[in-house]
Amino acid sequence: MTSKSLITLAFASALAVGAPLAPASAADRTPTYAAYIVDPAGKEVGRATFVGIDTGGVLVRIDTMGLTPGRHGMHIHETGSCLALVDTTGKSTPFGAAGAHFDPASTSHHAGPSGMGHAGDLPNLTATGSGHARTTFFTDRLSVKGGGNNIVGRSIIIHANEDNYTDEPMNGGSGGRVECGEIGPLRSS
Ligand SMILES: [Cu+2]
Repeated sequence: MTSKSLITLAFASALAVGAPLAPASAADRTPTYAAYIVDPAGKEVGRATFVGIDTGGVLVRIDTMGLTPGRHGMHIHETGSCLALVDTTGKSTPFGAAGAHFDPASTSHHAGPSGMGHAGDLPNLTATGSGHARTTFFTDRLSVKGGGNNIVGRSIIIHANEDNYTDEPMNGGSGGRVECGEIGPLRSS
């Protein structure tokens, strides 16, 4: 046996010993839920992933495109649908089927990510000059592991304008809905 084949053999056995441990430790850091973010035409433009933390809360990662440069209000809305809502006069609201801001504590207040309002009020998302936005943050007000604050089956909405984190004007002045993703299982590929 040459020294080269000995090294190859040692490497192969090390892999075999290490292999059973790899899937379990990788799974701990794998996002379990995702929202595939679409524009009003239904084109997929980005993705949010949600990792449930064992001690409570959710780590949220967002990467999306197609926004106007600058800050955009972003919230969890209560219904997991990105369909448009058409009123009796025929007026269509993009992503209107997502409903109101997720407010499990029934506060009826819009107060931003650290205020005493809707649990679904998230930090503003900032887009670059080319319309790309990417951020990661933790929130202890939401869950993907059940309970009253569970956001699985709800939706994430990105709005046209910056959110001032107050009720005046309504919903912090964040305006129309420009991107939406339904929160569900992460796709396998
Ligand atoms: Cu909103």
